[in-house]
Amino acid sequence: NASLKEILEQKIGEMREEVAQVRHAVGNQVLGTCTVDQAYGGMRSVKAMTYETSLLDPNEGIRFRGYSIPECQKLLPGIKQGGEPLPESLLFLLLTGEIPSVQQVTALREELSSRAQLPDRVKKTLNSVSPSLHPMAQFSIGILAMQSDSVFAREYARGAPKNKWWEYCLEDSLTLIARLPQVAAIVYRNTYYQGKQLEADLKLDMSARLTKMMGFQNPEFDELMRLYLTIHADHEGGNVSAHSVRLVGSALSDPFLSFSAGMNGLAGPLHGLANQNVLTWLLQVKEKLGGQAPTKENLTKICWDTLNSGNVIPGFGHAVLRRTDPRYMCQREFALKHLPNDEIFQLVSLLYEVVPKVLSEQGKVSNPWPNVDAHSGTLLRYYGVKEMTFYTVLFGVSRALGTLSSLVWDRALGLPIERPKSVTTRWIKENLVHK
Ligand code: FAM
Repeated sequence: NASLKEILEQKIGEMREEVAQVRHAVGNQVLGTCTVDQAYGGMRSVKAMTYETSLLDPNEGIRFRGYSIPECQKLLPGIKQGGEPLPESLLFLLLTGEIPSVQQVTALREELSSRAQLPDRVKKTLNSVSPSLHPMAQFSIGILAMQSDSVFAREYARGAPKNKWWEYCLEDSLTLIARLPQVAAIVYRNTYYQGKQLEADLKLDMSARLTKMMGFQNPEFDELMRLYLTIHADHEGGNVSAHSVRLVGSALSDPFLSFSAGMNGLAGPLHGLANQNVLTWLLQVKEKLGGQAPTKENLTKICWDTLNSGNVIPGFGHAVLRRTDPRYMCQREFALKHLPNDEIFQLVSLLYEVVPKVLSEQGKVSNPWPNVDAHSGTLLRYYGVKEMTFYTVLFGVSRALGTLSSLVWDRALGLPIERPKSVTTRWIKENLVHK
């Protein structure tokens, strides 16, 4: 039951050695190549970075420090025996690579609770922002408003030695993770409930604290939030939010500046904002059905209408995955257990049989299967969070667990500033197009 910091100190020493040995053994081997098409095509599948906290297999889906989502659901301590894993348990795993004991999770929860109170000046900043601003922009502003608390920035300015930077990055990361539920809840209450704020016992786990400050008193919703905050936490290093945190942090911008950058990327419709767009689309589908029961036939027609109007079908496809997202499947299992008769869930279930067929028939999509966003809004809506424009903020609270754990490791391993080489089309023509 060693403390988080003791385990990290030991693991970091071991990992620094391991990386040195790997670089000594294969440092000059080619990891991957990049064709001209890939340079123009978003570097799809180009292997050009390391990232320790998770790895995404195109067929198997995500593994957090080697553990699949079902394994995490089995092994990570929950609030009760057999319950959903606590996001705090996953945070311990992402940081240390070890499955925590109940005692270690309790200690981490107490550590986060001691850091959870939001300074008044941050609340003032959030309350000064117009509620008409998108919740993701408000969320990013709230994160930046905490930057004056950065221990990393303060100690770096004082000339802290490089081998201590990870400790200050951990300090800021734990403080930021501890405070994010309240930042999210303040944004929620300011945007949809005329700013009427609610308090919650800071000793509660982050999921229960978040739902209560949003205004919900439902233990089943707390369990959904634990699952939700666990499965959205990390998705290896190349997705826009994780890569932004890594890239900005590589300039030694502190965790507040880096995570705010990541959230600005998560706010994109092709990335985290898809979870908002999925429910908007589902309600449009429901409207188009005009009271008719959904069938494979009428849903197929609606999907083609969406595609033919030049829009993507949100919640489907993925840059790496080539199978149904296991983050979709675990949400489906939760829904089958708790809300099997929910109308929107039944629509999502039927679309699972329709959309992949339509996308495959259209022929240009690399992965026609559903991703995490295809299901998440359905569950939030069932428990009363009907405001779709807020959903990506919840995605952001979760993504902090993976991206900030990884940022601590970037500093621990002394990763330098990221600076790939770009070329111009003119350069390609002069150097690659053979006369
Ligand atoms: N509906 C319609 N068209 C799609 C599509 C979808 N769900 N997914 C991909 N395509 C199109 C894509 O727009 C591209 O068309 P153009 O050549 O005309 O530009 C073509 O298929 C090839 O794209 P791809 O190689 O299959 O996908 P990418 O690797 O370029 O992009 C995604 C991956 C996720 C951005 C893409 O599948 C998409 O736009 N999905 C819908 C939005 C969404 O659900 N995003 C959330 C992804 C999720 F993992 C997350 O980050 N939270």
